[in-house]
Amino acid sequence: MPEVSSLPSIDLNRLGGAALGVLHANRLGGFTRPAIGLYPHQWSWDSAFIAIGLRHAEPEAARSELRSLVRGQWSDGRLPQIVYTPGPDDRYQPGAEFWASARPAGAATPSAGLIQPPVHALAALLVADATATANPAAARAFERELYPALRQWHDYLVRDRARGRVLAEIVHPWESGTDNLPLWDAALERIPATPATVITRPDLQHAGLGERPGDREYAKFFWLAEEYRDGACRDHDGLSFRLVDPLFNTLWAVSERALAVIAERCGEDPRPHRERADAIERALDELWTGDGFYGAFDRNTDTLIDRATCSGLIPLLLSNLPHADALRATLLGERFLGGPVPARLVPSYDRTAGDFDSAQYWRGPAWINMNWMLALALRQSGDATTAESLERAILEAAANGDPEASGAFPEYVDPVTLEARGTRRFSWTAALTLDVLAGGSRLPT
Ligand code: 2M8
Repeated sequence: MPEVSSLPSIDLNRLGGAALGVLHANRLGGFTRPAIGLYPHQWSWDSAFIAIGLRHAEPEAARSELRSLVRGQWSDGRLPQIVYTPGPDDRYQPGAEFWASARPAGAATPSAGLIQPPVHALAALLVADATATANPAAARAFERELYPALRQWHDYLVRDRARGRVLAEIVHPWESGTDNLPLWDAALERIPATPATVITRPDLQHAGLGERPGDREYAKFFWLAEEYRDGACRDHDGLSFRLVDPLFNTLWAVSERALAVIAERCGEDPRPHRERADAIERALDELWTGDGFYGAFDRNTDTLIDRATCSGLIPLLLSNLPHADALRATLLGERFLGGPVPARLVPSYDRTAGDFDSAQYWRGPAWINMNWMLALALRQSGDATTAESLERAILEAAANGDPEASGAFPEYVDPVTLEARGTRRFSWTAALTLDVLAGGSRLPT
C-alpha cells in the first residue's frame, strides 16, 4: 500500500468511501453494472474484479456478485460475457434479443454467447479467504457452491476452446476484454464490415468517438458476433476469428491454480487443475515474440502477431516465467513506462508505435485492471518500488482531483497525465481502488 504521506493531495478515507459509493450506485439487485448508462448489465470479468475489491468492505456482496454471474452459466459450462437485465437503462447494443436465437433452450437468464477472460476462480478464492476471517462456515459453503460451476467453466475451455491443444482461443475481440487492442488488427482486416444488424452506437452518448472503437471496427465486431450466433455459438476451426491471447491464457493458468486450492478444500482432487496450469504455462512459450513481450497467435493463418501491448506483459503474473527479466525490462522501457516522458501508468499499447493514441480505448490509454495486475505481478517478483508507484498512480487516477466529483473513477486514463477518459464512476476502477487501499492481493502458488 502506498505511503499515506506520499499522497498529500488525496484523503484516502474519502477515496475509499467514494469508491464504495460508486459500487453501491452501480449495484442492481445482486450484481454491479460496470457503469450506469454505458454498460447497464452484468459483465463477466468486470464482476470478478468487482468482487475482488468488494470483498474487503462487503464480503457478502462480493459473494453475491459471483453467484449472480454463475446463474447465467450455459449448459456447456461457458460463463457468458454479459448477463442481461432488461430495464429502463438497457439501450446497450448488442442486447439480449441479439443472442436469443442461439441461447440454449430453457436458459433461465438472457445472456450473450461470447465469453471473457477466466479470472473468476481467482476472484472466488480471494472472496472465500476474505469471508473466512469473520465467517469460516460461509466461506466453505461458498467454495462448495461455486466449485462445480467453475470446474465446468474451465472444462468448457479445454473441450471447446483448446480442442486438443493446450491454449484456449478466443473467437471475437470482445472475448479478450481488450476489444480494439492492436493485437487484433491483422485478423480484423480479413473480416467484412457488413453485418446484418443496424448498429445505433448508444455507447457514443457516454464517451466520444475519439475514445471509443470506430464505426468500421464496430461493424466488424457485429459481423463476427452474427457469424458465431448464427452457428448456434458452436466452436470449430471454420470460425473467421481464432486468436490465442496471452492475457486470456495467463488468467486461465492463474485461475486453475486458484481452483486447485478450492478443490482441495472441498475434498476434490486438485491435481488436474495444477497439471492444467503447468501445461498452460509451458505452452505460453509459443506466444513469446523474442522481442521482450508476448504476442497473440492467429490459428487461421498460423502466424504470431507481435505488437507490444499490455496483454503481452500480463504473463508476468506467472512465477517461474522463463522470460520474466526481459518482460520486466520491456515494462520499464520506452515502450511502456520509460522513455523521455515517463508514464505514470502502463499504457495499453506501445508508446513508440506510430499509431499509439493516448485517448483511444485499448489503443493507448492506461486501464486500472491491467495496472492492478501488473502491480501485483511486480510485487510478487520483488520489484516493490515499481509496484508501489503504479498503485499510487491508480489512486490518483481514481480520485482524478476529487473522488466525489463527477470526473472520478474513470474507465481509463492518459498514461502520462492521468487525465480521465471514457466513462466515469466505472466499477472496476472503484473496486480495485478498494483493493489497493486495503493492501492489495496475492496469487495462489
Ligand atoms: C468493454 O467491452 C464492451 C464489450 O464487452 C464494450 O465495449 O461494449 C471492455 O473494456 C471490456 O473489457 C469490459 O468488460 C466491458 C464492460 O466494462 O467494456
